[in-house]
Amino acid sequence: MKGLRVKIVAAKVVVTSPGRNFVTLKIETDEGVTGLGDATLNGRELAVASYLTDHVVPLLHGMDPHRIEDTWQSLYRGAYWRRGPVTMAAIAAVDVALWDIKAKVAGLPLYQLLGGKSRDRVRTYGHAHGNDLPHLFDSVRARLAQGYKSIRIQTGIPGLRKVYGVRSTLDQGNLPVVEDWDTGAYLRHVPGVFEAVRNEFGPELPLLHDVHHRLTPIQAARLGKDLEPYDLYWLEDCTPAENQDGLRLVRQHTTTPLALGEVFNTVFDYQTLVQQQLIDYVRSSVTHFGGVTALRKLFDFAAVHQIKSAIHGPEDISPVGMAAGIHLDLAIHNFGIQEYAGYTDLTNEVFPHAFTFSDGYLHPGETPGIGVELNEELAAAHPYTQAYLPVNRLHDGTVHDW
Ligand code: GCO
Ligand code: MG
Repeated sequence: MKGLRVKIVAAKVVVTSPGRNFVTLKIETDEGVTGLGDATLNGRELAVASYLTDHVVPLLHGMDPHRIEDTWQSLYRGAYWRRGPVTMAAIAAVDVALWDIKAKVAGLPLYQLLGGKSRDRVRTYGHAHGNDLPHLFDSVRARLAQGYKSIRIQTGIPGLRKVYGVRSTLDQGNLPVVEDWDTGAYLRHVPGVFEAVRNEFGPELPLLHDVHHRLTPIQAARLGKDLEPYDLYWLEDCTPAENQDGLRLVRQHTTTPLALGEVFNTVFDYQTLVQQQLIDYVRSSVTHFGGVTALRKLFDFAAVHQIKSAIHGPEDISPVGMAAGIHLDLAIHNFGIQEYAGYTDLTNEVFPHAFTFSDGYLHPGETPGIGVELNEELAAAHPYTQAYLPVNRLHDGTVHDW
């Protein structure tokens, strides 16, 4: 059958920066079918670009692009050095590019190869932020006007210069920008912000909040408890979760739903959290978790424990990674919600795509494959620019999680 007896004849990495850096892998078969994969790792983009160019692309030539599971296993086990964000982003890029090719050869949008639709469209949440309540309320209203039905609330903290999430785009400097942090000020301030938001917008609007890894388990437990009257949809990354057992302490004290895992890259990072039901949403993206092949397995594992998906979708997941996630969102049963920060016009010109955002919902479109193209000429016009994520320091100078 045409399209099934093919081999990979070309693969290349495109690093572009239409306002922020993206790393894209493009694979081509001897029948001229191409596939794209996202390998963007914010602040460490060139590490993944090199991993792909220097260590993976040489292996791909001559491979059968339809052997997706076998290729995934070969790249994971064959590297000897397993797991980690760089390795898994590189594997993800290959995986998504191969799914893109397979779906194009089948003449189907990717979701059809993942079991078909489990819903008609994909519910999203948007980002609202403000250094004070009037600005925060304006930001919520702006997201509601765009159609979002769920809103993430991030707020300035009195006495702190800059706080995560309180900006329209991630603050990226050529070298890490140092931000300040005060856990006590944060814990004293946030419950009042949610009381004000509930008073302004009512009890029904789903509200989310991202703690961004900044609390100890007992501090997270306190915040979860303090926020219970405001009925959050979730509290995200409430504590660094390399120590998965720490979430047991949080769970003992609060019924506020917990979301975790955007920095996780294999199922082993979640094993205790899922099996012990210590979280309610798994946050990994296709790009950072080894691709569609691996993320689907995580969602199926999570489903056994009634845990739902919540794919990570800030502006530093490229439209390629976003599109692959939306196909998964449409197909799996235990879908929760999809983060969608949207893209600049220039990013959309570099990555023309079939997915649409309307009335707060995404749809992947019906284009065969993942439905994204790469404008290589425009990509080349916007070369990589060195950029790092901020770092946090306490007022005594101690480094703290950002
Ligand atoms: C989120 C995340 C992001 C990360 C960013 C890092 O919930 O969207 O926390 O804002 O900070 O993706 O590159
Ligand atoms: Mg987050």
